[in-house]
Amino acid sequence: RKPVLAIVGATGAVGSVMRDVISRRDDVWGEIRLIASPRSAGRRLSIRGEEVVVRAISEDVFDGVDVAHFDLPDEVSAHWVPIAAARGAIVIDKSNSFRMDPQVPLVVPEANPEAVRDRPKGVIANANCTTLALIPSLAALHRQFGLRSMTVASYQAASGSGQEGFDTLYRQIDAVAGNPGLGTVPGDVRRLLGDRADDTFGAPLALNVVPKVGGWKADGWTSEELKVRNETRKILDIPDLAVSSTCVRVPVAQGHSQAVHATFATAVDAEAARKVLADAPGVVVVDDPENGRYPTPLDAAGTDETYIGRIRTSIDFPNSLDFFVVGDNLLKGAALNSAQIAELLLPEFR
Ligand code: 2RA
Repeated sequence: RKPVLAIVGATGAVGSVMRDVISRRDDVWGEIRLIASPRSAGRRLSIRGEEVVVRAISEDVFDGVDVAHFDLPDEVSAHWVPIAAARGAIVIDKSNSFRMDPQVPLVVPEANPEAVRDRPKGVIANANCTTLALIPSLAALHRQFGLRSMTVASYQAASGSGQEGFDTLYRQIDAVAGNPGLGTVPGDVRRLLGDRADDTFGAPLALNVVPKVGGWKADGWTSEELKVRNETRKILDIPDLAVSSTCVRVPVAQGHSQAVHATFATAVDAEAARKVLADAPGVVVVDDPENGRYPTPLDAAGTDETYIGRIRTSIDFPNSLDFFVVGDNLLKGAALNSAQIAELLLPEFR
């Protein structure tokens, strides 16, 4: 039988990409329920070329659901995920509420697909978008060379903050356009944007970069920086992996990038890394510096793969590589990874 699928949070930025992803992948699902807050109930949204009426989230709406994709704020997921699981659905949750729970597998199909089977709570977590852009490349390199440590600097798109992120970036770009010389004197962009200068990102994003993604945590780290560290350790099963990361928002609409310095247990060089990465699932090597070819978020946006380039043998650090990765934060970074996890469950319904 074809399993029943639910998309919870169907009306958000990721929910909309989720509907597109399911619509263009193999049609393996039976009924698909679109679920959102009571505010959005009754809207008609399209999936698989059909209009479906959005249902309000409730306990009963999960009856008969086999697999449920959740994309809700952390605290809302924390409440509803156990309810859906208790009603019998296998939940694939994109929030931060369950990722580090030892009884919840954190799955990236290119790295640890077998982990979907061990889910005592009936819940599987989907990693954060920044981690997800990195893992397909990193997992392949780790399998071959044994990852020991990494330092990461991220360049994260506005849509990491959902629809509000898109809206704020485009509004700010509109406001600053046609003002030559703007962004050259302290405070000039803030004055132009007025009361709304710090909306969404904590500082203007147009003509700027903002070294703060997520909320503040102990000792000056942000939640995003800790996610990169903790999630990578869990997915790759390297509990003592040494990680240092700095997460930065940049005026890009869609596509998270990262500059990575990684150290391995065994000797590695750029050529050997390129060979391994050429066969890595979900990875495209774009690394032809002589012809000016390297990954950028504008080229990655709207595509399923993750991209790696600028691969260099570190000059001063043994067993180390430097490289640049890019992935669409709404596709591999959210909806696509979740859809791939769901497809790993299909044999259970045969
Ligand atoms: C961001 N990673 O880019 C976050 C969203 N989950 O803001």
